[in-house]
Amino acid sequence: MQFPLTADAAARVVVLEETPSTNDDMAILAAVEPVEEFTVVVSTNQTAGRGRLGRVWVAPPGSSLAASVLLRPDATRLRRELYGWIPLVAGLAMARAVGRLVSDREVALKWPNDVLIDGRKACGVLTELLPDGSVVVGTGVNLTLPAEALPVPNATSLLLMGVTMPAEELADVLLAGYLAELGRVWESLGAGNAADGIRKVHAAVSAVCSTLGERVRVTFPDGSALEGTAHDLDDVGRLRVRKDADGGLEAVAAGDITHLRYE
Ligand code: BT5
Repeated sequence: MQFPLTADAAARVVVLEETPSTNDDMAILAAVEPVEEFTVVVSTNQTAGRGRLGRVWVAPPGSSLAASVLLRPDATRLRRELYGWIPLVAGLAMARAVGRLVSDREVALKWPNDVLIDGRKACGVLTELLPDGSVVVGTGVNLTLPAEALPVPNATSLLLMGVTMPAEELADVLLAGYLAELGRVWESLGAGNAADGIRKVHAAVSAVCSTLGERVRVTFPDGSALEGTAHDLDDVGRLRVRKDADGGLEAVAAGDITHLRYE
């Protein structure tokens, strides 16, 4: 399998014919050797993909992209409390790359980590912090899954949205486009005046985030829940929800969001 466009956009590309999880591969690689920022591990046959909170990412062989990118936040510019922006900028970068392939569709980011096409999940992002302070940004994208292979009813694939490229070529075009976009937003987040960078990223993520303005249910990792209206993102990327219960604003750092109009 060849990834020529990706090779031009990445520091280094490790292509695996089959692997349990590209995020795990990256963590192992980074533990045993120095890994440059924007090194990528990629496979179109990931057999045990992980989602957030112990969930699974299901990717039928040969029809999905699994890619993990290593980022090295500069601690003097991007304080730890700002790391909440990392999955959001990855989602933004992927939404832009996907958007170029399906320009007649609505591509949006569902806070915090899903890329939706016409309201259906085509991509998920899983970011993980490594012991040395670097961050693995994993993305899974449904490329050429037919409807009967979709793992959950609210999913979609690029093929189902009208993209007809073969899976391998599509994986390379998409991953290269994503890396170029990620490079740009990562630069905004880490370079120059940090406050300016955050302002830019805040505006760009907010512009594609279809959660904002929606009636939502937030389910927290402990199982508790609240309902309200998604109001905005705060300075560290948390979703602020105007609660039905008392009209107050609650900043949500980690939780699952249901857009209630899709229920
Ligand atoms: C995610 O988690 O969506 C993050 C997925 C990240 C996968 C990438 S692939 C490369 C890297 N290596 C890994 O091991 N992981 C990363 P979460 O928000 O928790 O969503 C998981 C939920 O999405 C599941 O419980 C299903 O409901 C749904 N789901 C699973 N597979 C899907 C698919 N192919 N398409 C759409 N939805 C899916």
